[in-house]
Amino acid sequence: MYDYRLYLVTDEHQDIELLERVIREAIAGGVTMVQLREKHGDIRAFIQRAEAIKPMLQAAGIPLIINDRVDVALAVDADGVHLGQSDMPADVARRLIGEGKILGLSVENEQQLEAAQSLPLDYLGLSAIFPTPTKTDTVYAWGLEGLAKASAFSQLPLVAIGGINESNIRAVVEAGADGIALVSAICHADSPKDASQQLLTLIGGN
Ligand code: TZP
Ligand code: MG
Repeated sequence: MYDYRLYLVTDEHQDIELLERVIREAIAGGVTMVQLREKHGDIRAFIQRAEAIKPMLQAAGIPLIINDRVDVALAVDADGVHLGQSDMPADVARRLIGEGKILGLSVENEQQLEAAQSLPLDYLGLSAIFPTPTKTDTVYAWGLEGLAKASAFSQLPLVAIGGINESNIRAVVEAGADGIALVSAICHADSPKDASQQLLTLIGGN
């Protein structure tokens, strides 16, 4: 079982220097997993950014997950891939990356949550818990009640994402999330290190 507790998702709008700083500080603050998220389709930049942060993560023993793109994950030998509903099907992705890698899938409603249970996945991203300005095309907000129901139902670990910050993270943990994924609460903090530390304390990790 992987450690999903404090799962940093990077901000595609931050340049590579800032990305490196955020990752360095987040590692010092105790993040347990990192997803590199790029949405603009520039595969060279995606690979370059992955290669820039991989050594730091590897040295700290923190898995690097690539958003959407199996080819990028293979190119940089990342630790895993996070798929959306319109990315490569999970069984195909699993075949390509192998059993030893981490595979996650975003689920945006109850039907997708149910269908995902029989797929070769390690975890599910429950998207979105709350509406968030970081991703404006989310179709549904699970809310705390939806998360609690999903957690009671799911055999797979659930990583909660969307609108989570210091003020509501405790409630999200108590509703049954196995992990908390955040973009702005860490990437946009004055000190990503202090923010990560504080969030981890609120989660109750150590
Ligand atoms: N998927 C669902 S919501 C979201 C993603 C990538 C963005 C979460 O960002 P924030 O700033 O933590 O609300
Ligand atoms: Mg995606």
